[in-house]
Amino acid sequence: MIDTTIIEAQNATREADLRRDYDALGEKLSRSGVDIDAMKERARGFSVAVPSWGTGTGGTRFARFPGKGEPATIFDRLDDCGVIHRLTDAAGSVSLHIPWDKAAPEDLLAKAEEQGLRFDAMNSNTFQDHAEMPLSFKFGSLSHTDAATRAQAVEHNLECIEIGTKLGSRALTVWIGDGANFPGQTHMGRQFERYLSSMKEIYKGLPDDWRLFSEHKMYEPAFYSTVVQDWGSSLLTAQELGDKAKCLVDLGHHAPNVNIEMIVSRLIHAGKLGGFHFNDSKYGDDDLDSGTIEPYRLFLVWNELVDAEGTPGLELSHMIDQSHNVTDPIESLMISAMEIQRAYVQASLVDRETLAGYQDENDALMASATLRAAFRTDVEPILQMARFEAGAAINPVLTYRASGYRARVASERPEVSGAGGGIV
Ligand code: LRH
Ligand code: MN
Ligand code: MN
Repeated sequence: MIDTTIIEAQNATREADLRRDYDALGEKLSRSGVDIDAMKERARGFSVAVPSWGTGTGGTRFARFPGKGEPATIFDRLDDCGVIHRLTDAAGSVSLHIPWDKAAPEDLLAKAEEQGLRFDAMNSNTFQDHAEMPLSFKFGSLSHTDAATRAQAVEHNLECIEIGTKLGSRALTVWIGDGANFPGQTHMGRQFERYLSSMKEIYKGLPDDWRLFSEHKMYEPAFYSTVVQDWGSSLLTAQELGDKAKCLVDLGHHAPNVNIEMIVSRLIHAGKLGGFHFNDSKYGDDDLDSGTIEPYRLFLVWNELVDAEGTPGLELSHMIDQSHNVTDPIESLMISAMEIQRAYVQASLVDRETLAGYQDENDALMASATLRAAFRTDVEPILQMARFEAGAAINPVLTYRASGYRARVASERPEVSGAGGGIV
């Protein structure tokens, strides 16, 4: 969908500058004993999953303003994901949401293969009603007071696993909106117990090589209490279910100022960290582009992850989960994938031995300076060289704009209206 000649022509205009920048950074890093080529290889090994739903314009509960050339089907969405990966070489998999992405598995597999993509975790959806389901999730799903509604929600999750096994996915992410809007509306203890027993039913249907992620979120759509409102409830769930159950951390699902990197550390300690939904936020579940509000926090999360590399059993699914309201989603997703990759490489630069020494000596000032030295390093030439050597774009956004992709698909895809429809 993006012609190789366009990428090559665009790269040709930037290659000489890149080589100079890369050499200069390599010289600087070597003074601290860091091999820039080893960092570049780490960057090349990086990949984050793109959420199929993120390729369309998001919206708020007030309005949605779709752009031209919006993807209309899952196949359009996979085409857009292919563009993101082609230009960044940092987003080789896609996370699907059922029922939004329901289609014949063989067709999905064929399209993914055409675009050089794999399928990461499946996402179930019992936070809205489904046309083909007789019972409503208005008052809850996996924790509903009515057994038949709970069974319907369990069945949907089992169907997601079934679809996922045909697609090569190996994880199911469960996020529910269940909760209450009024104190007294629900019995919080009994509601959580109902949720746990439904999750146990789903767990029973999980293949041996799969993992089940519980995703916590403080509030919304329930505004008084949410069943899985924090990492405590998520951890209890994962611990009660068994080894294949892990916790998924969506960066936007916490109160402002919460120390998310410490939650990450605790979950690693418990052997229960399963993965991430990356995004950024200022106030709550804003789903803003990764690294645009608090890049230092993103770095600190990666610092914990890099520090924990090699921990037995630590196998993480990294996904983006954002809503793009004022930008072209492809551009936002490319920038986000690269920002997440940037934080990963910066965290890889932390001099861990020196840091541990300062920590042991209680030298707070030098310990924090050691972390910030890595964070302040401009690793852009490393990311650019990793892309260039992979045949991707040195500058993905400008290359994408030069390709005219959006205008081309706008002439092929039906126009989407802002009123109703769409996803998220
Ligand atoms: C809930 C959430 C969850 C959903 C996605 C669409 O806020 O983060 O991951 O599946 O948004
Ligand atoms: Mn999420
Ligand atoms: Mn969310």
